[in-house]
Amino acid sequence: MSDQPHLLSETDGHVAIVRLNRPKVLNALNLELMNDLATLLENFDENDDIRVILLAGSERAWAAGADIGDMATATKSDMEDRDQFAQWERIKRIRKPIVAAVSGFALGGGCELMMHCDVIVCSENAKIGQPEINIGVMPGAGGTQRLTRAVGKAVAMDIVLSGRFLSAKEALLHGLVSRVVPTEHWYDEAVKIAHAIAAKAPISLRNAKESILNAEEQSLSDGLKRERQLFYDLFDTEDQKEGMAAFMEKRRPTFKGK
Ligand code: CO8
Repeated sequence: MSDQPHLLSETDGHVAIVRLNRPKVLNALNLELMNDLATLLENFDENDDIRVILLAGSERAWAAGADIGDMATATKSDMEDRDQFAQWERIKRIRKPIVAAVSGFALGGGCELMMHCDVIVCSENAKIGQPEINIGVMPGAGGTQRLTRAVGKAVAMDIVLSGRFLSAKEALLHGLVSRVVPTEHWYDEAVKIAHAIAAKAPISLRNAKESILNAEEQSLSDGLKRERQLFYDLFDTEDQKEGMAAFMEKRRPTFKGK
């Protein structure tokens, strides 16, 4: 484990595990934590031994939002000067898959952080929402944009304007999370899923992630053009030769990330 108190990290084979660790405030995301989180994720993104990053909270809380104490007395210009969204942009640029292990509260900035992840494994006890409306603000780290792309306008309006929490079941129904798992196994299941993904070809993972994220930003025809290029690029990799040869020879492939 690292010595950063608000973040714990370790590696487990090709999987890097990062845990949010501010239990007294339900993992509220303060400025220092977000800066350190971005740095840690970038380091794992650069590390050739790591193929997947697992980001987890605790069973009680993934993260209950941005730290309200950081913002309570801030003025508009204080908020602009902090440029805190620069850290979120850094997280958006991580190229390796990020698996989120979400249990308990995923609220406000916590829900927005969850939406920065790629595969979202969600415990049955999760309570997910954008309750900023209850404290006189609105989502600011992508909550009106990514949520709307994930669940559609009518459901996004309901979540953001009412501030209500979704259950895990509702979140799955609306396509906001990838899988729901029993609360008693939330962490182990997420670790299993992270390892299963880490067994795939790393460059395929990276290209596929880029291409899926493009669907949020680009037109269909631009997205298709880029997808085709990323697909062709994989035929220059050893892992494509290995994957297809293994299929023909009826054996399991061994991928090297080359
Ligand atoms: N910030 C700071 N402290 C918090 C936060 C938070 N977001 N959430 C909980 N805490 C603290 C509580 O103050 C409490 O501290 P203490 O024990 O010292 O009183 C402790 O965590 C435990 O919380 P509760 O006693 O309230 O626990 P409950 O089980 O009764 O309730 C809830 C849990 C429902 C999660 C409740 O704590 C709550 O409503 N929290 C606030 C949720 C919220 O409004 N989140 C949105 C915050 S604003 C935001 O995220 C804007 C994002 C903008 C972009 C990101 C920029 C960085």
